[in-house]
Amino acid sequence: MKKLLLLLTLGLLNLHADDGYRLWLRYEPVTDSALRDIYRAALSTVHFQSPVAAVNPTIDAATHELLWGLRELLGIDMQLQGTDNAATALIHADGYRLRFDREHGVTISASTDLGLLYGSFALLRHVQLGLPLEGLDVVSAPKVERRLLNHWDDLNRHVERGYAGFSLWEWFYLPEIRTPRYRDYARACASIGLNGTVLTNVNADAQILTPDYLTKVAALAAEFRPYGVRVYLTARFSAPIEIGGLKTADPLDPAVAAWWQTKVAEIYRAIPDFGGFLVKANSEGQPGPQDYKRTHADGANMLADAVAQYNGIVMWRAFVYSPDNDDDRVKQAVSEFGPLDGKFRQNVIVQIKNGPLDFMPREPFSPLFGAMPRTRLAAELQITQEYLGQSSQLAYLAPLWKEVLDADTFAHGPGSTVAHVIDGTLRHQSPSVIAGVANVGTDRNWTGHLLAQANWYAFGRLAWDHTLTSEQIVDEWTHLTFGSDATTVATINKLLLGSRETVVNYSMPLGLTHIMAEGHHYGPGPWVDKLARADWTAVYYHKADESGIGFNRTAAGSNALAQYAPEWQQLWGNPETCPENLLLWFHHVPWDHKMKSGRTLWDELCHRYQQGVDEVRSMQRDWASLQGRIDDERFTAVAQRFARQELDARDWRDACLLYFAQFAKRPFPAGVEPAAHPLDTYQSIKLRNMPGHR
Ligand code: GCW
Repeated sequence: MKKLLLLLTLGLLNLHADDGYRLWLRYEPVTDSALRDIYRAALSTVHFQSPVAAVNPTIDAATHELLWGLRELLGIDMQLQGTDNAATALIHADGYRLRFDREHGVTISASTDLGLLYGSFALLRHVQLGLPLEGLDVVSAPKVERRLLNHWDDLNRHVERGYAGFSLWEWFYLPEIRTPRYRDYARACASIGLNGTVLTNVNADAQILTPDYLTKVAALAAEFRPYGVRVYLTARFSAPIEIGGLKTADPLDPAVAAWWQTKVAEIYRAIPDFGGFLVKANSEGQPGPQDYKRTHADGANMLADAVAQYNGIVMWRAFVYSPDNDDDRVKQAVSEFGPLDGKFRQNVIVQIKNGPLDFMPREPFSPLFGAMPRTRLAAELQITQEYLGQSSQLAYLAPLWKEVLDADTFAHGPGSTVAHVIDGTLRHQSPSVIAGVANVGTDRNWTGHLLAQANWYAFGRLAWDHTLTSEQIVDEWTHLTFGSDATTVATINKLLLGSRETVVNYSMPLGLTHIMAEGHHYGPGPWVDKLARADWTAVYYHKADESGIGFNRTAAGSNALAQYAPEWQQLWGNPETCPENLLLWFHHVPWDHKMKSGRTLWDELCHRYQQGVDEVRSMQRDWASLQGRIDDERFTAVAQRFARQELDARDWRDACLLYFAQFAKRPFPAGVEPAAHPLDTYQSIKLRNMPGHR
């Protein structure tokens, strides 16, 4: 009887195969008949209220989305009624108001066409979440003006640090052949409020700026335009030489500036709403103004002047660390950019990675967010999981991003959080920018790991509104992606919310960073000690020896700590008050140091690695409990990845603990499983043909 009941319940769930292509825009029929009837009655007519009079491609896109979505969800053909209402001009930027009242039904008001599109997606989300219409009245506007994906896509369709197939952009076939996937990409972006995309890798190729390629870029821009997704390109600083025939790319040479101006004019003729340039200069071998003894500001300003008359912007990356500077790598961005504060044009935004090192599973926020109060600053987050298991492991990244966005820089007194630095509210700075390095590719489900779709979703939602919590976002995403079965939703929410900390535990706990093996950023290699640069090795970062482990960044060490506000210096500067999750980032700590758990540091380290493995196993079990509750296709795809993650987690634990034990000279404490192989087995592993790696 019990079994029969279970089968009956499961029969009500939607279990047909799903390959994940539809992302969070599945529009599965509402099955609760009472709710469906209420929705049907209320949504047979939807009102668009806006001063935007004429029908245009964006309004068409909104209309089409609503018609189609409500037909799928409710089986009705919605009627749309437009009313012109200037009062909606009060709704900020591309925001919207979504409200219901008994007399008029649902009204979406906005002062722009894009606002209507965002409002339409919000309505569809509301219905998919099964939320009540009674009392619905929300006003929502983006907190950051330019919400961009950064694609690290090469022109041959290789994606640097991309783990979900090839680049979506079919350069060879453009402009004539345009896959419907372009539209679907733009729809997905718009549905979460993203309004721009940098199409090309920051390790840039000047070819993209040649006339042939610009025609191709224009074709993509045309595909995305109805959805409000503007295109941007990366500018290779040496382009005037490489494709322009000049002898120099010196930003202060008038011929160079003139070349860029002509090039920019050509770009805007082809793409009138072109957004601007993203530049990686004098970083990891990329050309830049310093090649001519000029500063980053000289380089950025020259490009900024070229795009200014078109309202274009230049996003100038601060990810720099010089081969000639042997100061602690994490200090170098502040030393180089700090003195340039106030020297950049109004349309230059200095784009800063969330942490001072490089997208590690955990690092403190970049001190540069607090060091340039007179400069527009953008945050660059990484959606693709370069250092967090790529697309074989689960790491829901909203908690990581929130940690950074909510961190207080104290730059303008308490409350100067990174979020407020970048959204421009502290000093009324515009334009404001947030960027996320994309995790999408040609894989059928877009992101390789199906659950990594949540990271694309979360980035968009946070870019729109950084006050949303990780919990709110995950709950939305899970409902939209897996339906409303309460057990399924609760299980997946829990899996996702804990997953980033799990990766931290089994790979780089307690503030350890950058201990990957040589040649890739996937598996463990704490022994790596000889590479072209010291600050690419693992030993540079963990500094394990017989006395302890960790990087001393206090005044007695590299003093990177001094780049932070006194409040942070006080907290982080003392190993007793420093949060343990950053302990080894700031301190070299003796193996016998007493931790909050009462364990010694060595025992705690062992315990964290083991805990990471245990947590993966528990995620695996939780996922297994969903069999039959979700379709087999998605169930199996994710189950396979959890199996791989369990294996990888054990490798991380065993390799790191065996290696560190050589210095700690202590046994594994009780509860830590013995390693499967001797250390040299792990040291001899050479992973080859890694995706996303040249
Ligand atoms: O994280 C490192 C990556 C490089 C990347 C670089 C950067 C695009 O390993 O692949 O290059 O950062 O952000 O510029």
